[in-house]
Amino acid sequence: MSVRRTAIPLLVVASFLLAACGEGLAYAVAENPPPDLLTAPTTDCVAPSCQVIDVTMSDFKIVPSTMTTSASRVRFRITNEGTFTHSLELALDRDPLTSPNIGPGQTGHLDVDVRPGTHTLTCPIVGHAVRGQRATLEVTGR
Ligand SMILES: [Cu+2]
Repeated sequence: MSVRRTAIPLLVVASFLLAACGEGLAYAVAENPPPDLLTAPTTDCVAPSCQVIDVTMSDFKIVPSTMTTSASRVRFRITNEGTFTHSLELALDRDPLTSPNIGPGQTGHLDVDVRPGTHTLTCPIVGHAVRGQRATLEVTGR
């Protein structure tokens, strides 16, 4: 059998597979990277300048979905109740601030300096935010 004759059926199969997945291409993969080694914070987070916000991550949600603070510094205390590895990323200006990768059952932290405004929180692991793993942080004026 010539190469040309086997290549055509393969192309047909490949295009059927692509068509079947076409609608959900953005949903194709939810990655599950290995968790990082987590360490406890070495500084205190004391009100009113710093506020601890407890966040629960699951497959694929961030709870609460809206958080509010008037502090200038926030410590997210992030518990992963899902079965995938999760992480928390705050989109602040151009540089996103990202927690370590937190494995199922683990708790990690993310400390951020914030300014007034509405900021987006997502899980930066590929395929998670697109499945709904996002939240909002409202920082009120002081
Ligand atoms: Cu995630």
